[in-house]
Amino acid sequence: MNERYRLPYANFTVAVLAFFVGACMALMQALSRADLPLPLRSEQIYYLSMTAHGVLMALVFTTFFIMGLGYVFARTTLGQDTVNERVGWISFFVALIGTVLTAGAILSGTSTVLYTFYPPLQAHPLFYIGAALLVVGSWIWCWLMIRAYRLWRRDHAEAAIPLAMHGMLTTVIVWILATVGIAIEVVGMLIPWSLGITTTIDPVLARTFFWWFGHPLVYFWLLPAYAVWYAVLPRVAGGRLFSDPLARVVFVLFILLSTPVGFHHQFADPGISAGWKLAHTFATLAILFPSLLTAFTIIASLEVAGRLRGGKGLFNWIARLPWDDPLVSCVILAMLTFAVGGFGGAINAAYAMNAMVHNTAWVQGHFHLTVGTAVALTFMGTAYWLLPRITGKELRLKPVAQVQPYLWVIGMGLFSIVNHVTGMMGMPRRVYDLSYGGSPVAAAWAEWTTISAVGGVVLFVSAMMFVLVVFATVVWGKVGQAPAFEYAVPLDPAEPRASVWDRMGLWTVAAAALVLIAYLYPILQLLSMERFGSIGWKPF
Ligand code: HAS
Ligand code: CU1
Repeated sequence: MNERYRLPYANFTVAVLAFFVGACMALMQALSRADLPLPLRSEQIYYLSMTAHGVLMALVFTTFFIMGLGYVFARTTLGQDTVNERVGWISFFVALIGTVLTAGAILSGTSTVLYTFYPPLQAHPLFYIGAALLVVGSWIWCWLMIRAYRLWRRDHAEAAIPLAMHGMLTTVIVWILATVGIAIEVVGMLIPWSLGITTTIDPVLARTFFWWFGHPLVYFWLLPAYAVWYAVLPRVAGGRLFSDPLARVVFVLFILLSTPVGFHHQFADPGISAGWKLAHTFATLAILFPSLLTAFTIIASLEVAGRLRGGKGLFNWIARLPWDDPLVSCVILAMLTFAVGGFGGAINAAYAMNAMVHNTAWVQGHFHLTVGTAVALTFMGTAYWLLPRITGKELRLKPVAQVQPYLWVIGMGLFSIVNHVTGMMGMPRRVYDLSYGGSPVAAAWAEWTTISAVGGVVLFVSAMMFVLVVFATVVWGKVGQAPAFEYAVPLDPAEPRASVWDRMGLWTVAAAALVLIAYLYPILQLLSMERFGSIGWKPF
């Protein structure tokens, strides 16, 4: 193991462990969908498991993976000494302690509040304190990333930021702007309420702060994946990045537009005026644009790769792509899935159509295509690419790694498409009782859910294949020469000097102003109405 990668390696280890436990929870939930008489099956266990699955997959796996990737990008593009190792370990342990506290609170059965922890559902104080520590750990990581950039900038006053790091800095900025909302909710509202210092809580206000954080959270997941698509994929595929400036424009658009869109999760909430909901709708439609640009640029880059590898004609280049490379297949399959998930996102965002899908199984279908595949499958591919580079060991069980992404997409197709269908039939999300109290409407979706259960089992098999490859490589991998970290080169030689798209400070200030415009007035409006509080509610 190369000393330099010990810190990212520790972060990746926690990420993979969280993924492993989260996947086991998911299997139980999927089988529950088939209404099988499983041992231990009960409402309480179902919701406990779903809380653990959501928190471990969406919050722990992603955050630790992204922190690890940030260290790798910083060290390999800005210079080895730009990351302060000691502070990195502090960040790691703070986040780890937070994870252990939150996971412990969930597993003790006292905190069955699902990953959105909406009040008045109330968790044990340690659930919230743990979540806060996970965020504090990530803030320390943010500080390290910014510090690394500034150290590099001192010696490279005029240079353009290396693209992988440009994407990572965007992630950091989006995360800082987003977590202000969750910090206000958790520290200002949930912790005092769970400790009994305050007796009631204002659910709509809490949800507003939650979604201030919750939407940009999805781009905190997506942007590191995009950084891999732009800065790594074209290289591994044997091609060039189609356009370097377009990539930078995309990242900057995410800084600006990620946060002022949260009300698209609250179209059905009272107390927020229709005008503000519409304003957030427009901003949401605008944020489809950088993903459409990404679709264009990455497909064009892949075409360059296919043609450089001898592809001719309109489509033959696709067959020439190195489909046997697990990073390449993971990312292309992730992209194909994201095209469907993103289309669904546009439907969610349409103010009127949202009423058809809100709180139905459609929504879980949507986010398993986006975070559950576009992001998670990209991260799995990235792990296959990273492991030999940071451990110096050859990837073991390569054929398993080659098949695993296809199984993931088949499983996800069965699972998520069915969720979209049953959602349209009116099946609510987060239901344990499939008969829905004997409702005749529920009879229509009963058979469909069995298909989604089969999808869940296929996904579980694929997840275990991923964990197996990682485990086998780490334990039995043959030590050899670690391949170098090489990043994509643009088709047109990149402009070596920094451009306006590298002015991170400027874009952060502009984005902060947009966040204030989007939230200050509606929050003041909420506060000026007569407020009612709710006491805490624990279903189990
Ligand atoms: Fe979403 C709900 C709107 C993207 C995650 N979303 C959720 C929830 C999650 C989530 C977790 O407006 C549930 C929250 C909860 O528990 O309540 N979402 C959007 C929109 C987008 C979007 C407009 N979502 C994401 C991403 C996520 C994510 C990314 C995670 C990573 N979402 C919503 C809305 C709701 C919502 C409402 C609330 C619903 C409700 O009522 O509760 C956009 O960012 C999507 C843009 C994407 C595209 C696709 C571009 C395509 C690309 C690939 C092309 C490549 C190809 C491959 C075809 C426009 C980049 C070619 C291959 C070759 C070989 C050549
Ligand atoms: Cu959203």
